Amino acid sequence: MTGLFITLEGPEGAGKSTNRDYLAERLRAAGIEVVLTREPGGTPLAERIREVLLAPVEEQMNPDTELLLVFAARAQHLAEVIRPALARGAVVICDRFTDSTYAYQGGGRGLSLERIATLETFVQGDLRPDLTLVFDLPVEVGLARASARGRLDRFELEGQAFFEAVRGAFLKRAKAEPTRYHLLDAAQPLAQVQLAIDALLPTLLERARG
Ligand code: Z5A
Repeated sequence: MTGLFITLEGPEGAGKSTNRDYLAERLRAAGIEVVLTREPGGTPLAERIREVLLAPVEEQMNPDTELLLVFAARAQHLAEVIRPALARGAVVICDRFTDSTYAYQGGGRGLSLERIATLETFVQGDLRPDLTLVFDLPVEVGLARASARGRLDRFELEGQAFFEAVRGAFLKRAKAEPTRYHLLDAAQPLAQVQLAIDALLPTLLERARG
């Protein structure tokens, strides 16, 4: 038996964490085993790499260093959490995954997409998410939501052009593969976003039950 791998993607403040919890609750209420996790992070060691990635520091992080750290954390996360959960038939809901690498390191930092694809295959083999929900919203709306929380992380300190490139990369990927990606309008009130998630539930339950 193999489980179902769902990832939640989108720019900052899009509501991924809020809706990750909502989706997990709905699936659990239907008796499905759900493993909730996030990237970068998801294991003690990967969370330590996350701290390095997010902490604002004086020394400028080289974009290749950033890319390799993201994939180092992912290798650990896959080995310790994601692959074992999928192998026992659970639904894994992951707040960000490799689409974020294409969006932030590819779109935002301008790194080669071919290089990212090479690392993706090296670390993941042929494992890809079964479904990716992309929470899309205008950059300024997301940043306002993120800023309202207080201290900004190393990524949130970037400028508007960086975030426009990130958003554009998510949208491009979603458009290129409409069977895997499901685009949600995250600028709507939360209740509306959750109605859109509810509409996906029958299909998700069917897929989760094999
Ligand atoms: N990163 C990377 O560069 N490369 C990679 O490969 C990966 C990650 C995997 C950490 O991610 C950083 O890592 C990320 C990219 C980089 N960049 N940053 N920063 P993160 O997921 O921890 O950080 P985040 O995206 O900034 O999380 P976030 O700001 O918490 O966003 P969110 O999870 O999408 O939103 P939320 O916490 O659910 O909601 C934010 C607030 O908005 C909260 O107060 C909610 O109550 C509110 N909210 C949510 N939905 C709504 C609606 N619909 N209306 C009104 N208010 C709402």
